[in-house]
Amino acid sequence: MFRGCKKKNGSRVVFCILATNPIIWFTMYKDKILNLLRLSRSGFLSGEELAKKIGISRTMVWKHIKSLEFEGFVIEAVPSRGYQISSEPDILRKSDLVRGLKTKIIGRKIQLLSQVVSTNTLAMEMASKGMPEGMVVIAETQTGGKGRLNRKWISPKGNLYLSVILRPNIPIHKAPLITLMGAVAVASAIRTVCNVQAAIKWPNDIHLRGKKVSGLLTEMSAEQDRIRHIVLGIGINVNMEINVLQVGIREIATTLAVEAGHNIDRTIFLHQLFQGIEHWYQEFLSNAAGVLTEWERLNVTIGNRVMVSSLGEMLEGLAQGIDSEGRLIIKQEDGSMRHISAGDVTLKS
Ligand code: BT5
Repeated sequence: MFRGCKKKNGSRVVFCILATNPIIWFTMYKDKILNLLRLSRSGFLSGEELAKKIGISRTMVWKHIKSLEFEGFVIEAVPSRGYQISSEPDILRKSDLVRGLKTKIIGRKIQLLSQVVSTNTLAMEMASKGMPEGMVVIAETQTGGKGRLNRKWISPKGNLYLSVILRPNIPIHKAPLITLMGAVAVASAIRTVCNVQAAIKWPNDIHLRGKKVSGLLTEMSAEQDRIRHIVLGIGINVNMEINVLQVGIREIATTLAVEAGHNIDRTIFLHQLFQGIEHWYQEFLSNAAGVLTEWERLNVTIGNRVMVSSLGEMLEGLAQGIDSEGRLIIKQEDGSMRHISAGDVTLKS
């Protein structure tokens, strides 16, 4: 579907791709029309102007306008003035994600789907087929979103569900730190974009005012002592109606929109999150201690009395810290210390 060609441009070699697929051309023109209309949000753009600027016929402009309306854009068409966008749907568009992306690795390759069983499952499959580090699988909804221990992650429209492929050259026992690194990136992005005090609850929850707004699920493929790949899965409740969640979960969950008091632009959020993941991942690879320090600054677990359900065992004590492998250190009533690698924490004070 693509033909590659190389042409000299002074000393620079420019690689150009000629798309021969009509669907790609259609999408490209549609994106161009959308951008032009967005830029002239204050005024109208006539079909003639659009046609001239892009180099297509007015009939094709009209077809692209209809296609945008089909996507959910509300476009006003006034005779002798032209078209104007009145409102945009809350959908993710690949062209918007690609534009404005400031990262070098994370999100440079994106697979955006309207629905998938689980972004983690798909990303694990893609990683095993050789997809590169930094590739992100994103879906508008998941039919089988996964939590830990076979639990479900409810995944209605309006939120974010994404999985990032990573190939860190680290010992296997350090892999759990990827979850902590991801949690730092998510909490930081929420704080920056939504201006609310997101906090990390060990090991994989992000909380706002004590309610869960995000969960992380890290999966790994390894052989002997080498990591093949890790998939960092992130679910964030963004703009959904909280009542979509079933009774029993909705009381302990919240969304960014509820906490910020307004809907959140998911594209802007993703750009910030990708930058955060890239920053903290690089930091982690060069000096994991820096990530742990930031994790401690953002967490709500350490210093509290906690109950931990871990691998069928119930533990109680004071959460004293995390060790260099990301395990939670608990001081029990009898003074003994336990390092816990997996579990569910309930804060008691
Ligand atoms: C997690 O598990 O919190 C990890 C969630 C990871 C989801 C992402 S979405 C993208 C990627 N693809 C996947 O398939 N998964 C990842 P855990 O700590 O086990 O928490 C699961 C529990 O959270 C459930 O048993 C519910 O109690 C609760 N829960 C489910 N859906 C929720 C939601 N949308 N918001 C808040 N809590 C929810």
